[in-house]
Amino acid sequence: MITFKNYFVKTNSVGMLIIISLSFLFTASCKSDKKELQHETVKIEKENVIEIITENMDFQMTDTISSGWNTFRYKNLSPQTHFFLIDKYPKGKTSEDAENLVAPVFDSAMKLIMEGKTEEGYNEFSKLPKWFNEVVFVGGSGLLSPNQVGETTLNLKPGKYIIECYVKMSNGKFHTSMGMTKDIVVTNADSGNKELEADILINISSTDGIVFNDSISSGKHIFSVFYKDQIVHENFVGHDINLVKLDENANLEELEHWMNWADPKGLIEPAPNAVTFIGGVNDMPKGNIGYFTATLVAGNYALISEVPNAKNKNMLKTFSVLK
Ligand SMILES: [Cu+2]
Repeated sequence: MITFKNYFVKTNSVGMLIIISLSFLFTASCKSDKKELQHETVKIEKENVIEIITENMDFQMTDTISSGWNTFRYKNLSPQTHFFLIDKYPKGKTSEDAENLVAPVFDSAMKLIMEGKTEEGYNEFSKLPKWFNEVVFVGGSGLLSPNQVGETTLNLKPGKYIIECYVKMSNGKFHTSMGMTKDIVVTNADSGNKELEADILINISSTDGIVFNDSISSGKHIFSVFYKDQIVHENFVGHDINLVKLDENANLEELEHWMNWADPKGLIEPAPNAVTFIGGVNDMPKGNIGYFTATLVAGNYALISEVPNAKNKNMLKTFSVLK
């Protein structure tokens, strides 16, 4: 309820802002008129994004969005690292099923894995409901460090979805069990938004890994991520793209291990030192494309997938941005 209330308050203030700007336009140029007003309205619609805010193990966002192309602006205002991933659950399954039937299995499995009982841990997954392997990941953001804002653009078909984050707390409990699941409805009405045009093209596949042209200048870029294929990796998830800013002391080996949730020390708080996650595009099925926007300053970066042995799979690539 608090979540919805917050959203409502925010939506209202945005709405008020639009009304105020429009009325200003109206009075300032009452003669010159409708044309300009229409122009202004179009501009506002074009800039329309779906805001998602995390403050405390939550997704503060609207529950209903239009279909087609949508840009999600994800603000991580919490002290933890998060992402959002959109899941298409089988018909009739909701976030309640995710919380009651899926999350507890992952939590107990992780608990055993952390105690060193790896085999027993993996055996727990046989308790997952049968329909779980019908869940389709249809995209989302990459990982985002605290106080980062990421923009990811996805094309969604109408239907019911669940949005989740399965990063772990320091005790191994998944954020999914802490409130980071939410039902969303994508309506038949199309957003009217156009597909973005990227200036940096990334291809990802199980055969070639991450492929892109790594001569990248500083400034704002739109990255496209094309999923040439998709497979289930050893940790049950598909490959994805995360953009990471590397500080001088960044340890790539540590980062690589951390990216695997099934590792007792993976995808858990605290995140590795000297790296900042600045977005990306989460798992999508073969043939899909998603976009993300990032502003790069001079320095070192990595693109990495959230899979075991990313380096061997060519899914850990570094590049430098010059001034
Ligand atoms: Cu999270």
